[in-house]
Amino acid sequence: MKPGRFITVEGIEGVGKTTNIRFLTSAVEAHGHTVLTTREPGGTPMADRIRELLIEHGDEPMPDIAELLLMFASRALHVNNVIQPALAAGTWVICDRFTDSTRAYQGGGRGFPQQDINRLADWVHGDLQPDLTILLDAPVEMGMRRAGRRGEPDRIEIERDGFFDRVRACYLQLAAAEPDRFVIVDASQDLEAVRRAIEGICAALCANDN
Ligand code: Z5A
Repeated sequence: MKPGRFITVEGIEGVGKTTNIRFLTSAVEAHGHTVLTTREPGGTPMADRIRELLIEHGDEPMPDIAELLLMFASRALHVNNVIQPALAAGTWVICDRFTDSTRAYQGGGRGFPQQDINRLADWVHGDLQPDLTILLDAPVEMGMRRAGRRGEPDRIEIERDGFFDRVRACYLQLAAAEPDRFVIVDASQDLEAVRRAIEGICAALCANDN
């Protein structure tokens, strides 16, 4: 059985990850592949409970180190219980956020050294890396404006003082450092243009896979 491909979609909030994953899923399915779409943090029943802890406004403070380790605890459940079994069964997995989110938010945003994050990543999913990462990139104010239409911000969305600028800058650095894995899509374009870009990326990936 040929293993499935692992595609991740990244970017700051409101850039259109959820919206464009729908286009991407349809495009990959149209090439004849079975697709599992999933997201982080979360993706399994127990990991979804960790997600709630991470994004809700709780009574107890969340130290940055606890946030970092909970991201990886959620990921360990997700990788072992969902992602790896699906890939092994030949299913393509499209994941809304993965370890690049940790590099960007906990690394770029909170200031944890990338080498510490990469050590945890090696430990949790050393042999599993995305085949392709689509970075949807748009100015922070645009993402905020789009996300703001949805209601009350969660615990991470309320960050200020340049947090999301650092997250975006870190994403762009990660993409520059790994040009073979990352494709950057200009998410400030209208939805139709973004969809066409996603379909082009998908066509190239599927052509290479035959
Ligand atoms: N987090 C972390 O810190 N570390 C980690 O390791 C991981 C995550 C894995 C939850 O993520 C939080 O966890 C997140 C990062 C952190 N916190 N923040 N901030 P999430 O993925 O669940 O939350 P999110 O990034 O905030 O997702 P989102 O706000 O749902 O954004 P989105 O999926 O990118 O956007 P969307 O829902 O597809 O689109 C938003 C709106 O814009 C919607 O009305 C669309 O119709 C509209 N839209 C989208 N694209 C366009 C274009 N091109 N034109 C016009 N309108 C558009």
